[in-house]
Amino acid sequence: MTRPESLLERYRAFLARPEELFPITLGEGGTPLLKASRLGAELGLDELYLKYEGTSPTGSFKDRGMVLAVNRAASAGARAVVCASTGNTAASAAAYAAAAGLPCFVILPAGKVARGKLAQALVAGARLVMVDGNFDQALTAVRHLGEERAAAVVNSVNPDRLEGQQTAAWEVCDALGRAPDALGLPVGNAGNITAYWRGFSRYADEGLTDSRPRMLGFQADGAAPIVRGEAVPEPETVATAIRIGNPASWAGATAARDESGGSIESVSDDEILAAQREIAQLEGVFCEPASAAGVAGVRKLAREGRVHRSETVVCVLTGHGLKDPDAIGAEEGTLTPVAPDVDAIRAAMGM
Ligand code: AN7
Repeated sequence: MTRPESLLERYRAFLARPEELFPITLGEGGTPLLKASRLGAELGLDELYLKYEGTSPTGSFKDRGMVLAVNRAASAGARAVVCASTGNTAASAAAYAAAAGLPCFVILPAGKVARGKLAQALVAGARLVMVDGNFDQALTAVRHLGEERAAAVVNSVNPDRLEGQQTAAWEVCDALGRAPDALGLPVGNAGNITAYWRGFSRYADEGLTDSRPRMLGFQADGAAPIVRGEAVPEPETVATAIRIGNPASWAGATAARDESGGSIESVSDDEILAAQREIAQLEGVFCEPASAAGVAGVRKLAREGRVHRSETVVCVLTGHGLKDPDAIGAEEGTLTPVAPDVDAIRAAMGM
C-alpha cells in the first residue's frame, strides 16, 4: 500500500525550508469541504460549504500548524514542548509531542476545558498544569517560560503554527477551483483568521486564484475583545474554545478584516448553540460550540443582506463535537426509560 502524501509534503513548495524533512505526521489535513444545501436553504444561500476540520487526527484544525511546529522543534533539538490552551491546542500538542518522543506540558484554565480535550491530553501522556485563572493569564506565563528556553512554545505565537494553518485556505481554493467570496469562522486567539488570510493572499500572489474572500470572523458576546476594541479581563462563553479576552494575533485579525473588506462581530451563546444543532440536524455534521459561531454569524449577516444568496460562502467548522459532549443538553423525556415491550416503546415513539 502506498502511504498518502502528508499535508506538509503536499504543500512543500509553499512551506519547506531547503532540505527540510517532515518525519512526524499523523495524517493531518485533507479535511472535507461539504456542500451544505439544506443549511444553505435555511440561511438563504445557494452556495454554502462547510470546511469540516473535525476529521483531523486530533479532531481540530490545530493539527495543521502543530505538525509543522513539532517537526521543527524536534529537528532543532528541543527537549520538551509547552503551550497554554483552551483545550484543542493542548490535545494537538500532546499527540504530536508523543509521536516525536518529546515531553509535553499543557497549561490550562481550571474547570473550563471540555472533557474530550482533557482526555486527549491525558492519554497522550502530557503533563497537565491547571491554573486558577483564564487562558490569557496562562499564555502570559508560557511566553515567559519560552524566553527562559525551558521548552519550545507551540502556541500560535510560534510562527510555524500560523504558517501550517495556511494549508486550510489552500485546500479550500483547491477544492472549489477558485477562492470563495466570503469565509466565516470563529475567532478566539485570532491565529486562524490571520493564517487563512495569509493563505488566501499567498495563492492570489502566486496567480493560483484571481480573488480573495471577505473574512467574516465571529467572537462570542461574552468574549469579544476585538469587537469592543479592548481586552476583556474575564471572558465568559459556553464556547470554551474561544473563551479568550486578549488575543495574541489581534493585529493579524484586524488586518485580515480591513484588507479583505470583511468584519469581526459577535454572536450570543444561544445563537451558537442553535447553530450547532442546526448544522447537525440539517447536514449531519457534529461540531463543537465554538465552531458553530461562524455559521451563527453568517446566518445573521445573510438575514441583514450583507451576504448575498448567489455568493460562494465557506464556513469553517474548526473542531469535532465529540470533544465537548457536555455542551449537548438532553431533550426532556428522551432519557427516561420505559418498559422493554413493544407497546410501551411504540407509545414512547409517539406512533
Ligand atoms: C474549535 O486550543 O485557542 O482564533 O488553545 O479550539 O485561531 O484561536 C483554540 C481556539 C476556534 C479559535 N475553534 O481559533 C486553544 C485555542 C476551535 C478552537 C478556535 C479555537 P483562533
